[in-house]
Amino acid sequence: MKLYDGGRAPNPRRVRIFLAEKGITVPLEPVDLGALAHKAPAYAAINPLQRLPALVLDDGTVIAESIAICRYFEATAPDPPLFGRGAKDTALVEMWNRRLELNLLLAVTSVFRHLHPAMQELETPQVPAWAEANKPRVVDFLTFLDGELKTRPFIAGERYTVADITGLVAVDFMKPAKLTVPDGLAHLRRWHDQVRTRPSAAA
Ligand SMILES: N[C@@H](CCC(=O)N[C@@H](CS)C(=O)NCC(=O)O)C(=O)O
Repeated sequence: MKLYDGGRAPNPRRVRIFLAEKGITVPLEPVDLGALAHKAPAYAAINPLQRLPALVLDDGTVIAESIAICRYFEATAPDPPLFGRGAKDTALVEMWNRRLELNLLLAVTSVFRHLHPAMQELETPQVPAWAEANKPRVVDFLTFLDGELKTRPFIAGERYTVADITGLVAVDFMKPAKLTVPDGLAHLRRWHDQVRTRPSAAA
């Protein structure tokens, strides 16, 4: 088994944090996004969509998409449960993870991809107006999330889940996207301090 990894990029980091929370070690194969190594024939043969991460199983099966990779490990190593347990809990984790992906991670990465000079070759065309349109969405969603975190320690409830991983990676990626968490939002900051200081956050 081998995990094709993309270093500091947010989606590969989601999977590394997930594995660290599970206590699973998988051999990593670094692919240099900055050098466009993910577009070279060797990696394009593994994932024709040329995106990272991708997991290659011992039988040669390729699993791309961060959450699909995480689900593979959730099924092979159920403890600790990071996608919830039971019908209601699992649905709520799914709901929150999806909300975090669509409303926060996508908005933050859109700002980065459409404004940052380093993304000129990967995001063509860069549409700066789209980046600007996403900036208030980030603020609005963080404000909403702050209100939610008033009532519980973690995004989907009492326990740390994959939704917290998506949230952590999205908030941390605000820095390279040159975005800041608005003042106030004490509940969001308390949550962020808690998840960013877990040992897995260093993965
Ligand atoms: N939906 C995919 C997205 C993967 C993705 O976009 N990965 C980025 C790094 S965070 C990438 O490979 N970008 C390369 C490019 O834009 O050419 C997932 O969840 O894994």
